[in-house]
Parts: sequence; structure tokens; C-alpha cells
Amino acid sequence: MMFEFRVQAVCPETGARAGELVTPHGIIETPVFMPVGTRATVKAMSPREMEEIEAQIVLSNTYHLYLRPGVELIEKAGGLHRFMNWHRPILTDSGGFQVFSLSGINRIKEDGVEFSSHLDGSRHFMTPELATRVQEGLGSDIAMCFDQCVELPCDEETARKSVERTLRWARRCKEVHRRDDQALFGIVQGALFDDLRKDCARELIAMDFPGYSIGGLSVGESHDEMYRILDLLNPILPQEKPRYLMGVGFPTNLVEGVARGVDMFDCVLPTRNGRNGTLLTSRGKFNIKHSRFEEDWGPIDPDCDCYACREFSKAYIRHLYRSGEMLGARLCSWHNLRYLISLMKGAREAILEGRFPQFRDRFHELFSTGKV
Ligand code: PRF
Ligand code: ZN
Repeated sequence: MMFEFRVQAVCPETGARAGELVTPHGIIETPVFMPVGTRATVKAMSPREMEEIEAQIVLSNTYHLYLRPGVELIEKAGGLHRFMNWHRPILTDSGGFQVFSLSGINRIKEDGVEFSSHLDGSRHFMTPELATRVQEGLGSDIAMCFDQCVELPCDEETARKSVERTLRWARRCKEVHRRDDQALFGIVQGALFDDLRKDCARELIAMDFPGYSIGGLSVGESHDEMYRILDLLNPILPQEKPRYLMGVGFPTNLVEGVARGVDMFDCVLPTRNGRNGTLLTSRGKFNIKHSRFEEDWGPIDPDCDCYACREFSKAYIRHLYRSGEMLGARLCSWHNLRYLISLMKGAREAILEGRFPQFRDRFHELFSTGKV
């Protein structure tokens, strides 16, 4: 069997799950944070370094790779794994989010989305069939259906239309998807409308996807609204299949997502924040450029085992930043990624050992107060 999801433990108080997702490029232990390698590289990190921080899977983007260098070139390289020299699992997003958020003027038609490239303005037409074909060419282990993610705030009529279209497009993706060494996930949309979310989930479940993504969140809604949708979907989505919350990477949201039955997360936050010196740590978030770190000889995070925390002081990393040295951005990205990977590893161990509620309380206490 090329794909399998085994739930190993469920927290009785919350529904948090620990599991194993079997893919052709290896077994992913969940809950998992997936670093983002938009353009076939996780910014500032080599694949060797990604292995060192125990990244289990990376995410890449159909939209970007389709525009440059093109799927034909990556096929000539022998697929995305070989092209980027990353031999653990890869998940690709379909472009359903990026064509709306990144591209120039786009026109949504029943058949697909007409958009202009953010690189050179050239016109393109992305369809469910093309997004599926491109992801098959890339050879990712997990592919996404081409969906329509609406902006918030959004009225019910617009949200309903986007759900209906997302469902028709999901059917078309599934229809043309051929690779049996690639799992195609359905994406739940529906903005902040409970009934639309439920209907969308039920329709996708009837199509029997090997996993379900939760899209259209972390797009400007409050945390409580996000948690309400997750609480709503938790009992509906099949227990025996993986759930992936798209584009969510703030530590508090990861832990609360896990508490609501989410198994997989991705976000550019750790790398994007890392590049501007913002650090995510067990004691909260701060920026390394702050003057209070001028003579701080301690590590970024005393609880972190990453290279940056083991071997460098905050004073030194602050100096790198102020001097515009690229090692500064590298060390901060390195730490942020390792922190989120460790956070999910900690959650997993807590679930397996039956102490997830205590883990969750302790996390919030330390993250919000910075006090041990
Ligand atoms: N759809 C897809 N990718 C996504 C999203 C979505 O809704 C989001 C929303 N946070 C992030 N990435 N296809
Ligand atoms: Zn660290």
C-alpha cells in the first residue's frame, strides 16, 4: 500500500490525534509542521540542513513552478524530488490560493481562472485539469485539488458560489488524476458560514478523497472564528483520514489546531519572519534587532536544540542582522523552523503519552508570559 494513515492515539479530552502518514517517500509522523519551499527551495535552508532539523515533508507550489521553470524542465530532471535534491515527502499546493492572491487581474470562469503572471504579466489559464497535470508532472507525494479561496469578509452568496465551484473543480481534479503514487486531497471551503462548511465537507467526503484540507482560513478572520470552523469540522471529517489546515503557522494556532483534530500544517511564517529577524520561541515572539539584546550572551531559546541556539548568542545574531549579514537571516529561519517542528513533535509525544491537555496548558502559559 503506497498511502496509509494510521491513527496511533487520540486525546480523550480534546480529540487531538497522533498518527503516521505513509507515503512513497517515507512515513510522516503527525501532527506535523510542513516548511514551505515555494520555488523548490525552503528559503535560506539546504536540504541537508532541513534533514538536520528533522523536517519530514516540505510544501511546494504549483503556481510558481508552473510559471518558472515550467513543469517540463522539472520532468526532465526526473521530478521535483530529484530537481531539488529532497528525497523525503513533498506536498504541492494546487495554485487555487496563489492565482487569487499573487497574480494580476484574474477572471474566474467555470472552466478555470485566467490570470497574469506576477513575473512578466504574461496571460495564463489555470484549470482543475492543468493543476492536476502539473502536480503529476512534479511528482509530489501529496497533491491538492484546484479550489477557489474567497477573500474575507465575504457574503453568503459569494461563499456559496465558491463552494459549489470548488466542489465541481474537485470532481474534475479527481476525474483526471492518474498517479497512484500520489494522494490527491480535497479542500473544504465555505468562508465563515457553518452550513456551507458542513455541506462542502460532506460533499467532498462522498467523493472519497484520501485526505482533507481545510482552506480559506487564516485569511483575516479572528482566532475564535478559525477555532469555531475547526470545532465544526472535527466531528464531520473522517477519523481515519489525515486533515490539513492550510497556511496556518502561528504557534498558538498550531497547538489549538491540534486540539481540534488537525494533523498537518504549513506556513511561510517561520521563514518569512526569520528573514526579518522575528523569532518564534517557547517564551513568545520577539525581534532580534531590539537594543535589549545588545549584550545578551544567551541563546535565542533556552529550550531549543537547533544549531543557532546551541552555538550562537543573541548579541551575535543581532550584530549579524544590523550588519546585513546573510547568516543572520539563515540562523533565524533555522531556529523558527526547528521550533515549529519541535512544537509538533512535543504535541505528538504528549498525545501518545496521554498528557496533551497538560502540554497545551503549559505551552500557552510559557508562550504568553515568557515565564517558566
Ligand atoms: N487553498 C489553497 N491553498 C491555500 C489556501 C486555500 O484556501 C490557504 C488559506 N489559508 C493557504 N493555502 N489551495
Ligand atoms: Zn533554536
